[in-house]
This record gives sequence, C-alpha cells and structure tokens, in this order.
Amino acid sequence: MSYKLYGAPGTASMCVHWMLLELGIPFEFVSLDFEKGDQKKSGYLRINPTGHVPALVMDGIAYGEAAALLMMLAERHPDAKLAPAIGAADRALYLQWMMYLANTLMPAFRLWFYSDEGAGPQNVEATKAQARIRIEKVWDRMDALLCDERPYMMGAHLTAVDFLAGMLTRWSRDMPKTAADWPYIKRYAGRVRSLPSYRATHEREGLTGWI
Ligand SMILES: N[C@@H](CCC(=O)N[C@@H](CS)C(=O)NCC(=O)O)C(=O)O
Repeated sequence: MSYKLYGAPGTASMCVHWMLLELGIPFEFVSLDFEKGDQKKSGYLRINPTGHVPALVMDGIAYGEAAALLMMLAERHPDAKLAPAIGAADRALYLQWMMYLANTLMPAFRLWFYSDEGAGPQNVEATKAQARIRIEKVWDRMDALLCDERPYMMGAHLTAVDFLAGMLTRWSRDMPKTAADWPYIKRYAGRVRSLPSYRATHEREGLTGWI
C-alpha cells in the first residue's frame, strides 16, 4: 500500500497526517503553501477538485474528505484497531460521532475561519457569532460524552474519532472560549496531546500552541 498526503500545517490534513504516524506506515507528505494559493492551482485541483486539503493518494488514486480518509485508513489497517469492527456494539456510536464532527463541527469551523464565505464580507461578525454558537454546542455534547472520564471518545480505545476530535479541539485554541474551557474535554485533550504520534505530528508540521 502506498500513501501520499497533500496537506498544510495545522489544517484538516493534520488528523490524517497524525493517523499515518500512529499507524507507523511509510508515506510521503506534500506540504501546500496556502499563501501562494497552491491548493487552487490546476495541478492540485486535478488531485482534489474542491481545492481543499487533505487529499490522500492511495495506491495511485486520490481521495479527499478528512473524516472519510481517517475511516478508510482505519479499515485498511485493521490490526491497529482504530475502528470498531462492522457489527461490533460500539460501531454505531463511532459512525455517529464521525458524521457529527464532520457534518456539524467542521462546517462551523469553516465559517469561523473563512467567515466571509457564509454571508459575504459585510456580515463577518454575525457569521462568526453564529459559528461560535454552533461550535460551543458541540463542545457541550462532547463534554457530556466524556463526563464518565473515559480515556478516549469511544471508551477505552483510541479510534479514528479521536484523530478528528483531537484536531478539532486544537482549532478552538484562539477562540473566546476554547474546548479546554469544558472540564472533561480539557482532561481528554491533555491525554490526546500526550500521545507520541500527536507530538510527532505537531513537531513535523512545525506547530505551536495547544500542546
Ligand atoms: N470537507 C473538507 C474540508 C477541508 C477544508 O476546509 N480544508 C481547509 C483547511 S482546514 C482548506 O483546504 N482551506 C483552503 C481553502 O479553502 O482555500 C474535509 O473535511 O476534508
């Protein structure tokens, strides 16, 4: 199996980069420069027509969508047990949280970071206020899941959900309320950040903060 990940430091590609490091498998990382608009250049648009990162070329074929890539990697490397098996008791909860984070939290963050996209540059403040409400509702729900002090989102074991949730909690670090203002998320985020694969991703991407 061969892998080539296209990404940019600290962005949605981070969770895929992190899972590849956790899996300990060989891969190539191509860092795109957003300042130069690399993600909108024709060469990259042939790889990911959305003009977004991540894109992962698996055995010569490119795929996008961070959450889907995490699920694909977990399935292609079942020995790592990063996804509950089909039919396992916690499979439904796993699918629910992957979809919830991808469908609800990621678009809310998109509105927060690309706040002119929602309703134009004249409505940036209102868009950010809406984005913040949506993001904080997810933290409420995530904190309620974690309040039994389970080590990981799905319980005792690290799964693909943690790569997505771990990355997304980091994205709140400069917001008026960070995810770590929720007590059980704070605990959880501390555990996730101490994983060697997380620290290695942080270092390789040259990230600062939230460690
Ligand atoms: N739905 C996509 C969203 C990815 C996304 O929004 N990526 C951002 C970085 S976090 C991006 O590529 N931004 C560059 C741009 O929009 O030009 C996914 O989950 O992969």
